[in-house]
Amino acid sequence: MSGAEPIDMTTVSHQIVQTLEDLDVEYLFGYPGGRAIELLEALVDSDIEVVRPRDEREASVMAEMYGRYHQDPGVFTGQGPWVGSIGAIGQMEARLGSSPMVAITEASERGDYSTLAPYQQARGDYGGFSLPKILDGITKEWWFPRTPNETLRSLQLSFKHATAGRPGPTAVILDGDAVTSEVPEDETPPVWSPERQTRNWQSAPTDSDVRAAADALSSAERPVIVAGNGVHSSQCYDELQAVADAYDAVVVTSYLGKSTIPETHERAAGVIGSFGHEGANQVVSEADTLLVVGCRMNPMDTNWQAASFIRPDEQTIIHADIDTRNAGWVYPADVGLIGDAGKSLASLAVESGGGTDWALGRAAEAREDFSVPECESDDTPIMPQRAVAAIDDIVDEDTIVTADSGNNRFWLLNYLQTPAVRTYFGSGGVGGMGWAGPAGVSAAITTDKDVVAVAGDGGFTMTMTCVETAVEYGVAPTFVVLNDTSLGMVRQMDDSIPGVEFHDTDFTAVVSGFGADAMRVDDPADLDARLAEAKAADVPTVVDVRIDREPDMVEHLQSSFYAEVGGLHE
Ligand SMILES: Cc1ncc(C[n+]2csc(CCOP(=O)(O)OP(=O)(O)O)c2C)c(N)n1
Ligand SMILES: [Mg+2]
Repeated sequence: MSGAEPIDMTTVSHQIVQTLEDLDVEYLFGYPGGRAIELLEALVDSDIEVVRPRDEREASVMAEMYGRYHQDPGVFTGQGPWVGSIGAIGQMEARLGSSPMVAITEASERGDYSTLAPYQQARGDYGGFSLPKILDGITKEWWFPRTPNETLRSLQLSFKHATAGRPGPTAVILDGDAVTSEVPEDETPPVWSPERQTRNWQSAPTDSDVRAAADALSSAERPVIVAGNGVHSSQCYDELQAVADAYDAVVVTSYLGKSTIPETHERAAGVIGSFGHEGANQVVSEADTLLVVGCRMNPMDTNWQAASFIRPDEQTIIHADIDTRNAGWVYPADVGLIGDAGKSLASLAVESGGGTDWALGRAAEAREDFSVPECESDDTPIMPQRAVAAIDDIVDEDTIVTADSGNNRFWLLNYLQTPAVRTYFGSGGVGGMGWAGPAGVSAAITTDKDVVAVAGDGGFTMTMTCVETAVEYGVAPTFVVLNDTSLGMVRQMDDSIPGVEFHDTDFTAVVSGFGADAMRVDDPADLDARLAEAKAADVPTVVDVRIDREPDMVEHLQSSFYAEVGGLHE
């Protein structure tokens, strides 16, 4: 166990590290415990950087954000009981939000004691609990190998499955003994090289489906493209713009698809959905042909299927998705384009036609929704819209914004107009609070971009230890807390609900203790300068913006379509 002993490269743990290196893994987000300790030990001499945040939840979110941004599996490791509990949060977001991610964990087995009143054990036998069942409920696929070769093969397959088709989280549960045992040579069946075993191939729609879609688009008068998270997955931003140009279409996005097109682009019309942009929603309802790309169309996207929003009986719907089960899932589709979003869009962009000069004017009109008079307000307390307008001012093409859950997310999605693709990522698969901070730290560590992580005071508090991780790893994201001293979104539903109020926490004092810079802003006159200062700082800086808690988010932001159906809790 001591670092002074010679390294035995033939053990499973070292071969796991070798596999990760062969697959060009750059970062491993993890926390020690159980047999994950042996894995971390084997990483001592590796170039793979271990990022060890303050708990497994943060590690899981960091790995998820890595996968979402880079579209290579984010690697997460830790001891089974914690990977299956607090570490489930990032894996759930990866599952619903389609982020490639691999968890390498273990079941805390105790050898011969495993069947005798076990401690921590997660194998699933009597007396312990079942990590396989937990992970079966969350991951896309999981493996529980028993031998050295099974372990290496399972690890390879976990990488293959994480990126095959619709991306998602996978897991390997290491067997206690296998981690330290020798890998036998020349076994049958063999373990192939990681590069070869993890290879995936792209899929593309059939010629006849492409033909039908191109015909529909070129005869459309008001074509609208709904770009979802699948465009981020496929990173087919150029292809998206090419198709929009080819058919003279407007482009709107889903929430997870925000920043799949620069929202300053002449064809961009904003984000659809219950608390999205009214103009974007209107454009979708005015369309005669909709091309939905890489978007599941969840209830928030569809305004809870308000009858006057998307109307499959009147509109032609082309649905491009990597998974045939998802095309035509929520609304019956006229044409399905099954395959990689980039391939589908590229094959459509070969043709052109349609449009009646409706698109550009209509998109320009819709983009006016990125600002409202409150964005300029000098009122104290600071209006939430004003706070977001100030954030918008510090965001440029080289800035990644991460967004949390709650009212803050909806203010942000409306008044932050992303200037470039791949600059906005929000918690929105499962939509957990406490996501933006660790996701922002992950982006700061693994990219050369500036990062602004925006959360409410509730969400920020959940994972604020990530500020310390940023200090430790020498990165300098800006954390903006839109602070209404409450769980604003829930309080505004009903302020008599117990537990929605927070006492006034001094976040500047808390994070100063971590070694970060911090400032509190109460006066709108200070806002722009303070945010600019924070962004320019070379240490992590938390800006605690005290916002007016009165403006009712739903009243201000709900779309007319959502108003029609009333919706449920978000
Ligand atoms: C981990 C988690 N717990 C609970 C929820 C349900 N929820 C969604 S928003 C919200 C309130 C968020 O409060 P805060 O972070 O302060 O943001 P605000 O709404 O005040 O902007 C709650 C409790 C959630 N999405 N995630
Ligand atoms: Mg709040």
